[in-house]
Amino acid sequence: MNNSLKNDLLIRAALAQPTERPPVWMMRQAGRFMKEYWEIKNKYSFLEMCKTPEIAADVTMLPIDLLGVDAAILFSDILVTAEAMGGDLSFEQGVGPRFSNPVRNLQDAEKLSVDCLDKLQYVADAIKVIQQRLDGKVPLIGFAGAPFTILSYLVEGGSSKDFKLTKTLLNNEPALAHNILQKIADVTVAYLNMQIDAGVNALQLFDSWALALSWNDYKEFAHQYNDYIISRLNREHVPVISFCKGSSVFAPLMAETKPNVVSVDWNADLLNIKKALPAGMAVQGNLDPFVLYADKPVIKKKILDLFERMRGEEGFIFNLGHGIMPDIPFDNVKYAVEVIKEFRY
Ligand code: 1CP
Repeated sequence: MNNSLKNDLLIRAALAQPTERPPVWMMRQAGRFMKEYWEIKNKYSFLEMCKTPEIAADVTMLPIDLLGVDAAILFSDILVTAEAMGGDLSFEQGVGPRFSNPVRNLQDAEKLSVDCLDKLQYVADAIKVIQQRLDGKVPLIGFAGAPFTILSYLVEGGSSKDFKLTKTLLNNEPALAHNILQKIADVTVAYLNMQIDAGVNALQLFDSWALALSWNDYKEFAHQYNDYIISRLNREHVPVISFCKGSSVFAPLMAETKPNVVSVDWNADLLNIKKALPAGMAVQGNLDPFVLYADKPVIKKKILDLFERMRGEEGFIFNLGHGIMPDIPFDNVKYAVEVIKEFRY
């Protein structure tokens, strides 16, 4: 599959092979900061966009055509696994994701289905349409949410600032938490292997909210499930990227799960993190996304500072430490991509 890629910078960097410059893609690169996204979004609901392969493909292609990034990421959401398991999911304007049937006790947990891959067939269909559209131009990244992050949405019933209900569940009813986490992990293994079968070129596991956890709780409620998932992927030709906010702290544990790439938030010095990882493990990151609100000379300087720091390192993918915010000016994102693509090692 990768032999047929015209631009395989991302795959080479993920495998810690030499590249002439760092590849660039950005989390949430197909999203609300683009007027072309809104032109589509104004016609459909978010879930309709995810579930209609042609529309998901249209949106996936926006940053390829308009920004010229080195990888596409499937247009979908981490919460589709929770929906397939039985979560009643909606996305409300200005509110974000909401589950009307939160999972808070054993009866709720028992209602969650593990045998639900057929409900996610639309994702495999979207991957096939996207690969036809890409025609080998750049690799396609598939993804899923990691069990702890998905659990937090199911328990809280939506987004949360402090994860109070989730952490209380972990503290007071760890057996129940493990019961739910194991179900999510089993669905995630099947779901990611389905994405590999459908033709993705790389995978990213998003544990966005792991930062909320202590070291011991991360090991017990996040790390062991991420390890369970990554070790069960049919990944010989598909590099795996492990992302969490909190990676500055948890990188040594993330490395134990043997991803190809650790995606790092913006708190840590990226070179120091890379040097502490096993040889041959790549890093992705780690510009603070707020830099993209700044003036262009500042954007350029901060990117080049990062690149100078990483000069000589094989296995470096440029990304933000977290996703692009919806009100970041499009022009600044485009400028950042241009700066990156002009750079040479
Ligand atoms: O209203 C809208 O237009 C929907 C906004 C939107 C978009 C564009 C949501 C709702 N999800 C997405 C797409 C999305 N989500 C992608 C597509 C590919 C791309 O990156 O361009 C991806 C990979 C995600 C993953 C995702 N969804 C994460 C993990 C990444 C991260 O940012 O940490 C998380 C946490 C979500 C949950 C989610 N989806 C959407 C919202 C508003 C939220 C809530 C975020 C929160 O709780 O703060």
